[in-house]
Amino acid sequence: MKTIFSPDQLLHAPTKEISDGKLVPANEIPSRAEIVLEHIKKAQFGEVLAPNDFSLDPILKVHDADYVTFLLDFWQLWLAEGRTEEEVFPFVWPVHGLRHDIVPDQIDGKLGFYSFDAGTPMGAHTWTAARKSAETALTGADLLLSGDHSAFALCRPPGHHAHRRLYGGYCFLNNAAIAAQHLRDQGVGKVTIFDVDYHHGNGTQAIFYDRADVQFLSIHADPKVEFPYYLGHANERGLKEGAGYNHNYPLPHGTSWVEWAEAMEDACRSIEKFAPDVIIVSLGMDPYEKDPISKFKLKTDDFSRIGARIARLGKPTLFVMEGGYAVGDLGLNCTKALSGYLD
Ligand code: Q9C
Ligand code: ZN
Repeated sequence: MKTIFSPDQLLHAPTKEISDGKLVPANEIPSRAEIVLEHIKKAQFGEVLAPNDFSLDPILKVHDADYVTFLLDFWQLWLAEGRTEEEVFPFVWPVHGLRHDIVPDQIDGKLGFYSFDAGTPMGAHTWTAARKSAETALTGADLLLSGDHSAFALCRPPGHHAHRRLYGGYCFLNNAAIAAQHLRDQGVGKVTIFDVDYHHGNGTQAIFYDRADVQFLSIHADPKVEFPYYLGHANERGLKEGAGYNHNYPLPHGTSWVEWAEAMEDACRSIEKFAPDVIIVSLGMDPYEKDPISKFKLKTDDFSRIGARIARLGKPTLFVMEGGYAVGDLGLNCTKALSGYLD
């Protein structure tokens, strides 16, 4: 199994985030990718490749052009406003009853228009890193197209919270969704995205909600008590053509392997029934018991079990990294998932 990664993905390097009423040290930091890369090299799963260059087209198949322009321009707009802070946060949003149809000209209005939380710092190099992260996923998809049975896209920043036109949850471009759409556009018939991150993959769900060609399943903490709070309930089953192709497994705080595995069994039955040509795994390591922002209780060996169960589905599989913030154990947990799949 080859791994794809670019050092440019380290250029997004926030130091702080807003959480619980204060600025706290950032969780989604470059060392996450570095430690995973280190363990991947040690495990010798295969070559580590740089991502190929892509035009913006495959990104624009998933994200709206005005949103991509905003991501390209926000830093210049921030500086033009005379801001000297190196980290950019929104503080006002067009929620219930406010206008959504006019995009403000000024930077603070734009930041709120294109985001859904205040917990996702941006800086001078965020666009560069996010674009490379998406290209890492696209290169992984191309490896499957050229016959590899599996690949690991070492994506960072992560992607599954990003909607067509919204950033949040440390995510800017939805790497898994961009890879899935690319596979469809290159002739792959049906794609499943299986999201095992601790948080609901709200962005991925929303992007494919009315489609029957991309199935989405997510096992995550119940949004009644966990981020992203406003999506991820069990009764979200898809719309129009997509009805029946969206499956959420919200689980309570304190969930450990037995209950998690039960949800995975049900999910795997739905995947088998859908019979995808390719599976994309949104691989978050944050269900881990020692994760600083999670309240699930998965252990290191449970990640091997996840990988092994996915292998039994027997489909070409692209692993796309999402969350996981217990940096000390992140590399180990990630390689456990991948070796569980390979063994
Ligand atoms: N007090 C991903 O795992 N808020 N994103 C955390 C903690 C946001 C996680 C607040 C969590 C986003 C890709
Ligand atoms: Zn997460």
